[in-house]
Amino acid sequence: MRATRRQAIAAFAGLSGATALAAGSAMAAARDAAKDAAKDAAQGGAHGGAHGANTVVGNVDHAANGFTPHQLLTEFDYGKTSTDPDGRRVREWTITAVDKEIEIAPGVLFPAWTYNGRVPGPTLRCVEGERLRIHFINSGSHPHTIHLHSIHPARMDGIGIAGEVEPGGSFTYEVDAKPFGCHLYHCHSTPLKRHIHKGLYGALIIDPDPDRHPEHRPAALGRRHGTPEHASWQEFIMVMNGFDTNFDDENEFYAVNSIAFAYAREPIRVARARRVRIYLVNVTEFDPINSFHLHANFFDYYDHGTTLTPTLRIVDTVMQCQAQRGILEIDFSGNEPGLYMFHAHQTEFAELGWMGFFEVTE
Ligand SMILES: [Cu+2]
Repeated sequence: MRATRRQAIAAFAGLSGATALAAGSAMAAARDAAKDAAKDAAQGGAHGGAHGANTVVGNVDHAANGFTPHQLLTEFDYGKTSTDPDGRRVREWTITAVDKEIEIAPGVLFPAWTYNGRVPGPTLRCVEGERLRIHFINSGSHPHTIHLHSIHPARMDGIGIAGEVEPGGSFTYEVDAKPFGCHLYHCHSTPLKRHIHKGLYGALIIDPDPDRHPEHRPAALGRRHGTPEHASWQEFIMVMNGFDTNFDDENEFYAVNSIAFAYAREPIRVARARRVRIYLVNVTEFDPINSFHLHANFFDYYDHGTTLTPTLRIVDTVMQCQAQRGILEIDFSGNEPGLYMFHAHQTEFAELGWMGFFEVTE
């Protein structure tokens, strides 16, 4: 029997968890613990490192990954737009599934399955009521799909054997952009937990069309990209994820946007006077929930982003099950400039990579 990550850590730490291990697995546990300890020591990590460090040592090769944490945080993919003969706006993207090794913490490589070579995949952004076309090409080694969390016909749902796109194959998903909100897409091939956890997921953001929401027009304008009202916001996309690096169905690393401690090493700079909007999506596999906690300030929250008035007001922590998502709106104008921490309040996740800072400036 293989020791789990938690058992191995406990064994290494000399905690009582070690005694609970069956005698036959004690050697394996010790071996795993030694490996974990070596890994932690190499990283100056959460368990083996010097007191107070609580992060990683060394640098991820972002160039080799082909993306930077800042890009994943701020890049919205608006696709290509055109107009249908009936006058309707069409928005199109091409998404290619490719197998790719990515570095998720200094020196830790993960054999990912990706959409367009990145984890998470591109953040697709559109406007309520548009016609969306997603051209999917499977250049990976396994059958994959794209399953959208939106309202759409069954034949566009990207599920099951019938919906699978074989390696070398392609399929075009065509759906209406509805409902407005903060959504996600992911592969729905089986075994589902493996296909999701390997990295095949991304965010889908449908901005509200202000003309359809006269009763909440100012709020809708503030959410709709391209308007002056929207330009005053500082927006970020954060996909909460984890990585099972030894394939024992437990995560060894956690993050937002894949790279452990990326926004602790390089805090997210925000101007005090401009409000902050975060599109938060949880795709963490193997753990039932994840969460976002902000230090020294509170925020409003819109569950699924499908309303224009907050579903939670003045909170500093929100919890999400897998595939749950929402929008956070933060006002730092009452805070003095400085570093404001945010992290999962499953503190174990925070110590294994899911922690960062906003650097609030004048
Ligand atoms: Cu898949």
